[in-house]
Amino acid sequence: MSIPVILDIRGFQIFDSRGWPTLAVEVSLDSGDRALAGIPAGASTGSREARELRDGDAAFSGRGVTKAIHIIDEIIRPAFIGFEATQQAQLDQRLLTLDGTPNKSRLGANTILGVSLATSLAAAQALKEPLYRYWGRGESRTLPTPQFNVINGGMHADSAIPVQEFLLIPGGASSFADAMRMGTDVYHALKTRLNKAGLRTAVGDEGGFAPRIDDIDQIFELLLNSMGDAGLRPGHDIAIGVDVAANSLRDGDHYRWSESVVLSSDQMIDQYTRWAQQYPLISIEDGLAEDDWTGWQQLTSRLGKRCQIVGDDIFVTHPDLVTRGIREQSANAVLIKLNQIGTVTETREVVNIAKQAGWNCVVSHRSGETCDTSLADFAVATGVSQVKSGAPARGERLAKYNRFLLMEAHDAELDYAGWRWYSPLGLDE
Ligand code: 2PG
Ligand code: MG
Repeated sequence: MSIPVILDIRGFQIFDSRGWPTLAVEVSLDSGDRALAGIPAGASTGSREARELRDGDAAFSGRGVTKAIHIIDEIIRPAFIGFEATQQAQLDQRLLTLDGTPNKSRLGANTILGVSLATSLAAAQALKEPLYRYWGRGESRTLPTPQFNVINGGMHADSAIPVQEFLLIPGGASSFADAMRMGTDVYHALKTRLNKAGLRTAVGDEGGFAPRIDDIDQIFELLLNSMGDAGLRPGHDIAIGVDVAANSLRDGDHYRWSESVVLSSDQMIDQYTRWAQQYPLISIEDGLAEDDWTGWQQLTSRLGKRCQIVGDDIFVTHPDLVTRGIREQSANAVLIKLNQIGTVTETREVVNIAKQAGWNCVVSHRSGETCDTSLADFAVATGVSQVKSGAPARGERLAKYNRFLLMEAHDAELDYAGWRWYSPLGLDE
């Protein structure tokens, strides 16, 4: 079979799960194959993320993407007609050269990722391979353990809960399908409990409930009791993670936990230590802000043996920042978001850097999503141990989880990660 080449690239303005415009990119090949990639958008973002290109005019509060579409028409399309679609690394490199800025602000990270992803999708289609096999060259056999975000706070809901995400981690499941059973059982049990307690069951941006609860301990108790209702043993079958998204709490060199409570970095760490002693809390993402590098070191030295310490806004999927984090022992895991860095190739590189240092990787969606499922294939292709795609509810979140279910159903060689990634950190200690 001859190598498929790019015939056309087009951009479209579609809408994300929050009702804001976002970019979709379609790549057509001379083989007749054609694929579309939808680009997500964050709300709680790191300041060093690659720049998305937005119109900045009166329409859609400045969030339109017509400039990005124009760039595809005028700059990108002419540069890639006839390009071999399977040369992903070269394609990504050429995109970086065309952009020429350190943070992708000329072409936009959304534009660049759209072209990078859609080319992969089309090439996999042309080669008649599922995307995860095309990307993974058949090397990875792992389905990641999901982190289900079942309580939404921070910038993702008006619940006034300072912690952005409370996550269920079903490491004791026997398969991805079994993990879905655990996650949905607890999600439904939690809804019943919230109802009974007279708390609201409206959901936030990622499908988790957004009740008005002031007391964090009450949230942990609700989660533990809901696990019990579902017949699960907390800390064995299923455990808890949090994403504090502490950038959004940063106030000078302190953290504004609530209207009346301001905490120092040490006090934040004390609080997490208490939670980890009292509850089956095994993963803490963005417990501190992106500029609090000394705090991160403290947090990791105090809790890193017992908890997974995950850096999101501090590392923004950037090789240099992850490398610094490894050198300074700032964390022991990294959140992986394709649109924080902007190309498939660079994202893979960051996964490799982290894995070589023995760090865990958690592939992640954004709070504003489309029904694009390529992150699920990316997670399997790169053999990362975990994934988060919100609650087990709302179509754009389930699109990813359902994709894992289908990969599992179709491919008997794929094996569920379970607790494999956690035991080295000392689950049984
Ligand atoms: C996060 C993400 C996804 P956002 O902080 O991890 O949950 O949120 O996309 O708003 O950055
Ligand atoms: Mg985060």
